[in-house]
Amino acid sequence: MNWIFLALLLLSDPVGDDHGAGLGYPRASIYQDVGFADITQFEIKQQDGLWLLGIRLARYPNPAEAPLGFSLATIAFYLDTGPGGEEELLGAGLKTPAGGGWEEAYLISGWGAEKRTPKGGREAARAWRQDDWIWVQTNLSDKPKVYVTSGIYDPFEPWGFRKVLPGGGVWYLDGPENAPRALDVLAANQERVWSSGTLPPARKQRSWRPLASLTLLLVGVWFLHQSRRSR
Ligand SMILES: [Ca+2]
Repeated sequence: MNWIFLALLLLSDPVGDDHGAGLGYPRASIYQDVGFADITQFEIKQQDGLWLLGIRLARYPNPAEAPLGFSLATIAFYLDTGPGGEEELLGAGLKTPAGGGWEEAYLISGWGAEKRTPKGGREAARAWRQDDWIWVQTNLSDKPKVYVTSGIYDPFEPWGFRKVLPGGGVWYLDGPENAPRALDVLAANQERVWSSGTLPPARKQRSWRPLASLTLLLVGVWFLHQSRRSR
């Protein structure tokens, strides 16, 4: 068994899809910088028996000079570690698929990370920057399912995600008041996430393309063989 393959999961997300359910950015000039909430990669890997979660954003503007080197984005990882759990992704404004509720979440800003529980438990967590990656340490030895979201950081919001209001504002996102506040998520079909409000956990996509190509090739060879025989 290839344990290295099983132990880590590295996923990519398109660049430029950081507009949530069609939200407009706040009008303050700092938010005119592009790509600061744009997820480009996510990785989960095990180190010394515990799982680490990593995320890469397209750009890291840091006008407020936060210690982790970015100050506009907020990142929330919601972890499904067992049966039951909370199905509202508090802050991001999305929900998990039925039965896939989360038991703990990690909220990360440029000023550090906090571990949360659905019932309001909170404790500091260790987060750090390594080149273009932001990492957070969990204390889990079993691999969790992870819901990956980003938004605009607001230190006055209990879950860190900046508010959405119709018409927007200098400090508010523009969209319907009950719209999800997340701007980017990790999902194979993001359109479906924004239209349904449900975010599936991050996972590798099974691709049928190589199999389909092989089938076409074999059919082609067979036809060629048949046509030669019939001459
Ligand atoms: Ca993205």
